[in-house]
Amino acid sequence: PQPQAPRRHQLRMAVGTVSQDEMKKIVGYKAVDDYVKSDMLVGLGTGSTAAFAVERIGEKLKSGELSNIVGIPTSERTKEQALSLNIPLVTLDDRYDIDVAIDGADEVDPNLDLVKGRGGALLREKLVEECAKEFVVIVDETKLQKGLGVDGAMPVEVNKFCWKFVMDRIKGLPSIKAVKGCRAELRMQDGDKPYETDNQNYIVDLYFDEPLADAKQAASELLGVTGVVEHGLFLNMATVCLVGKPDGTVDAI
Ligand code: ABF
Repeated sequence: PQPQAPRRHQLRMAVGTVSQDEMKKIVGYKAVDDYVKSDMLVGLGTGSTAAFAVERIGEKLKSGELSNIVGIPTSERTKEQALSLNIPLVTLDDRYDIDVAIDGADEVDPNLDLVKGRGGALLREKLVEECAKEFVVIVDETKLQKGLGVDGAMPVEVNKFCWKFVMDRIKGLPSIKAVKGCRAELRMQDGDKPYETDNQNYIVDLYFDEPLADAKQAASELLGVTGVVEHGLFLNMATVCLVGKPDGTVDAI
């Protein structure tokens, strides 16, 4: 399994009547049942919640409830899972007329703006999800936040070359350094080795003690730094967010 930047308040125990894993499964399956129809080109997300959606597509293809589905995976992990389930795949170089993309998120605010990328797949996720006519976000209710950036890492994918310089420039951006408690860390793997994305880049994880005051401004400033490849703020992209609840029901927001 790929390392995932920690969430400060990760919920590990069962809550209410169903566990967090069950909430993820219920919401992943529902997204497929409600939004995926035969003959669609589907963006396949990454992470433990999205994996349930991929599982459901494989199951429905096998049973014949769905046919002629083609998937575009957002990571090498998802590609492997989809191939193991015999889901036909293409890449964005072949086609980008994606009907629907289904993916998880790390934080969702009341406007459906998102933090993504703690699983390390933010660049491919953003490319696929920007191409999709509908982007269905699937989360359990622990991901709902009043503001972005306060419940764990806000990831930024950076070019390996001169990453320290790039990280210092990120820390100095007006919209980043103004946030209380702002700090930046290079994501590591196995203790002492920098984590590498599927695109052979590094990830700088930003942490804050309060939510970003202006996520749109932060997104724009981050992209202005040479060496920043992409950031984990997914603003104004989600069509709908399906939220798994502890009582086993799903809310659509
Ligand atoms: C992907 O997986 C990411 O953008 C996000 O970082 C992560 C969420 O994972 P999980 O569903 O395992 O919490 O969706």
